Amino acid sequence: MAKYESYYKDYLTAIEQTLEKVLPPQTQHPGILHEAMRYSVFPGGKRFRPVLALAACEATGGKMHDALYAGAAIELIHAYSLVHDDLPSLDNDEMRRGKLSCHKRFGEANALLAGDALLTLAFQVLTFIPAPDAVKSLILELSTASGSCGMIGGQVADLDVDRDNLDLPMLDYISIHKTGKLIKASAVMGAIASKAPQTSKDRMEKFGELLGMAFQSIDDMIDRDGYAAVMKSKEIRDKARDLIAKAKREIKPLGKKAVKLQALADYLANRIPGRKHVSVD
Ligand code: GRG
Repeated sequence: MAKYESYYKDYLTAIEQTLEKVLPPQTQHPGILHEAMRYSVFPGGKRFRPVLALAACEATGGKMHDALYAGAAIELIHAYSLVHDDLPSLDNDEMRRGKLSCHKRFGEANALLAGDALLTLAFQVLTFIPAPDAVKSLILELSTASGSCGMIGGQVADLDVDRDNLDLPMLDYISIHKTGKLIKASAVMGAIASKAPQTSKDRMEKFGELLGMAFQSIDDMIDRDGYAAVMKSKEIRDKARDLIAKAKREIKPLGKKAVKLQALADYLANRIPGRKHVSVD
C-alpha cells in the first residue's frame, strides 16, 4: 500500500482544515487556553480515528465531507484524552509527539482546562451538522464511547489493575474500553454521517470493534506494554492478524466503496512489528 500520508492525503487535508476552522484562534481571549488547545491538536499524530470515520462514511455510501465534523469531534476527544493522560496525576509524561506535553509547556492548571475545553468543543462541533437526527445519534455514540462506560472506564481499570497479576480478561477489558470504544465509535459515526441503514451501522460496529482490539494489541507490541506482559510476541502478532482478517471479512460485502476502509485495516497490519507487508485476507 502507498504510504499512509499520501494514500489518505485528501482525507488528511480536509481533517486539518476542519480542525483549523473549529478551534478558536489563539488571538481570541483567553489566549493562553486557546494556544494550549491548539498546541495539543497541531501538529497531530496519525489522525487514525477521523480517517477511519471518513473511510467508514464512504464505505457506507456517503461522501467523505459528510463525516468531517464527526471526525473532528472524535479527534478533539482523542486530543483531550492525551492531554489529561499525560498529567502528573495520571501517566506523568513530559513529552508527547516529540515535544513537551501540554502541562510541561503551559502548566498543570492550563493543561487540565485545555483538555476540558477540547472535550466540550467536540460536542459543540457535532451541532454544526445540519441534520438533527444524525446529531442526536452522533452525540449518543461519542459520549457513550468516551464516558465512564467507555474510554474513561477503561482508563480507571488501567489505573486500578494489579500490575503483578495481570490476566487476559482484565487486559481485554482495558483494551476494549480505553482504546477500542473510541475506534469503534469512529467507524459507527462514519456510518451515521452517511445516513446508512442499520445493517451497515452494525457492520461498522463489528469492524470498529475488531480494529480497536487490533490497534491496542499492536500498540502494546510496539511499546512492550499491556498484552506484552502476558503473551508472547508471536501470540500477539497472530491475534492482531486474526482480528484484522476478521475485520476485513466483515466489510467485504460493501465492495468497492470500502476500498479505503480495507486499506486502513492493511495499514494496521503493516504496523505489526517484525514483519513486512502481510496479506490478511
Ligand atoms: C485520561 C480521559 C483520559 C483518558 C485516557 C486514550 C487514553 C485514555 C489515554 C491515552 C494513553 C494511551 C496510550 C491510550 C491508549 C490508546 C492509544 C494507543 C493512544 C494513542 O493513539 P494514537 O496512536 O496517537 O492514535 P496519535 O499520536 O497518532 O494521535
